[in-house]
Amino acid sequence: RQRALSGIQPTSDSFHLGNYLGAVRQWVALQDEFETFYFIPNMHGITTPHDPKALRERTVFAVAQLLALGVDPERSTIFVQSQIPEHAELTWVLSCITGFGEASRMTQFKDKSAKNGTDSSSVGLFTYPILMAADILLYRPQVVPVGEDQRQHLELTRNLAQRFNTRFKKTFVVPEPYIVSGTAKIYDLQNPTAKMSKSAESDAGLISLLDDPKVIAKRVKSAVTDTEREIRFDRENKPGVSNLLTIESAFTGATMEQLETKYEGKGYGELKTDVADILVDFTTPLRGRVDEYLEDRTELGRIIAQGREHAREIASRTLADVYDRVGFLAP
Ligand code: AQP
Repeated sequence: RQRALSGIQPTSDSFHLGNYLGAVRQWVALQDEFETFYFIPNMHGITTPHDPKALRERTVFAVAQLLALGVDPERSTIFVQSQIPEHAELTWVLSCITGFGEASRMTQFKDKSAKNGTDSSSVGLFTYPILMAADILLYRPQVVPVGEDQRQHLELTRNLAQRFNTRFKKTFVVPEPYIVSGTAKIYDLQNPTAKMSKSAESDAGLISLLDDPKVIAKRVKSAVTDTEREIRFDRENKPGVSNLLTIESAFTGATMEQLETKYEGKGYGELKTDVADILVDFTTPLRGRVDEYLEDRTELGRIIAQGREHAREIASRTLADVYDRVGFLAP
């Protein structure tokens, strides 16, 4: 079977709707067909200033959310990045074949450092995509399910894999991105031309899956639309309405055409009510399921330990090959 691998950062208490529709939903589906590896990149979580206690808790919360959303620990390897030292070790080797200019072109770093200024951005934030390449290449997956925002980082991963394979000897699988076009980018409800992100200036356009359903409904109802009245999918001219339609279509399976017919002659209020109901129905039971997993810390610990053992087995074999090929003495 082919392998799929992906990660989700433990940088807030709750995953948001973009994380779910852009990534985690695909992770669940891929378990049927692929040998799947899903991990919590907590080492990425210290590239910006952070609270250690919150990071530790959020790492466990993230595992509980994955389980509650349908990632099955019997079919998927669920692991925590920092427990596998090979991630940091491979990062060093890969940084030595990454060009400084190449790393400087990563738009996510440019965007994030533009916000805070390069002086207050860490070198870790700068080398983040190289750590991400190591995260992926260690497990030799064929596919990496991610949202659109990760496309450029994945391209760097592919370039580094090819470069290493050519310069030394074929070692890495060159992975393909797996990006589901309809939901690859969910937009901020208040600013529907920007991606939904937990680090947006305001939370008003963010749907956190573990928020109080009342808050979720309220945010949908105050989503920005436009001054027309017609409900149709038109990303360019009607980004807010299109975003709501995307969400409804993702949850119900209805096509855009079917939705446009459904809303013919109806107002934005109706669309918002429907989307709010869908999200309330989805998130209300989720919170309870997450809490159940969190209550049994022994079981969560067991799942994390099991993932760590399996992940390490694979990562250590790849790193041994890499060390051999670059001319390091056996560890
Ligand atoms: N808005 C989005 N639409 C679709 N997919 C998205 N992803 C993130 N935002 C959207 C996808 O979710 C996965 C996990 O991403 P991450 O670990 O980068 O999560 P995050 O840090 O919580 O993402 P944010 O909110 O975008 O954080 P910022 O902006 O602070 O870095 C990935 O597959 C990602 O593509």
